[in-house]
Amino acid sequence: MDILTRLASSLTDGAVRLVDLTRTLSPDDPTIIMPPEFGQSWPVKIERISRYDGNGPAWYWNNISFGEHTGTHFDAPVHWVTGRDLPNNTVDTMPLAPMLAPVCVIDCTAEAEADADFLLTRDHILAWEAQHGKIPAGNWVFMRTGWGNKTGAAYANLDAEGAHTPGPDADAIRFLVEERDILGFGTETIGTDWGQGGHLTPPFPAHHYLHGAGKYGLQCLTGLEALPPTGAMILAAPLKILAGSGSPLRVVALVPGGPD
Ligand code: 23J
Ligand code: MN
Repeated sequence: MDILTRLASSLTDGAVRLVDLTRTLSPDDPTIIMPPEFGQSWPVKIERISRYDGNGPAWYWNNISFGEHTGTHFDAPVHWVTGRDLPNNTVDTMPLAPMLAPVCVIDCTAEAEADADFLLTRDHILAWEAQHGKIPAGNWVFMRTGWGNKTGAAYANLDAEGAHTPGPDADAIRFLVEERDILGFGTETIGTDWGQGGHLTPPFPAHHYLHGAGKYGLQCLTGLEALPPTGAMILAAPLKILAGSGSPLRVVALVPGGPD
């Protein structure tokens, strides 16, 4: 059978399931807060134009505004200074291939539950590989932490020092980029970096190494518990914003299901 006909029937008969990995884009979700000397992202705002009323008797629609890095969103290489001179580094010029690609999922739920400041290390990744095989080049790698099931203050988890959320250390992300040639790195937290990542060397190592090597980021993912460690694919196509550094998007996983 033709390959896409097979895919279509697999989607119909449940051999492949679609799973939503997206948080609802809402004013209720926290927006990243930068130190006061820096510019700030707009929060998500949704303002009604009409809803079958005097402003539009037969139609409902809204105006929306938000920063590029709000909600479940995509980071393009141009987002970081290390990726500023790379070709096709913006969401409108990037290749299509990263938008539909396989994903490896590293489960750090227990570690993140025990310690909000959990740091994913090269050793954790090597232990995952001992169980599931070497991470193939061109894969997304998702760090599953359970963070996507949190909301409000618990999700941002801020104190006087800033955010306390799990993330990769510099060596781990460098390993994934340089020795595994991943396509990108995804997290359930507000950024691809550790909450206290500004204090690492280099600061924000995930942003630094990923984008400097032309790799991509996804953050504020949810529902990663539905994904197997290997064998799933994700569809993640950012908005085609002119010279955009990133964008909110719908992230959908294709998960091999079959009769269970
Ligand atoms: C701007 C500056 C620093 C960071 C970020 C944005 C993000 O986390 C982001 O959404 O890419 S760390
Ligand atoms: Mn971002």
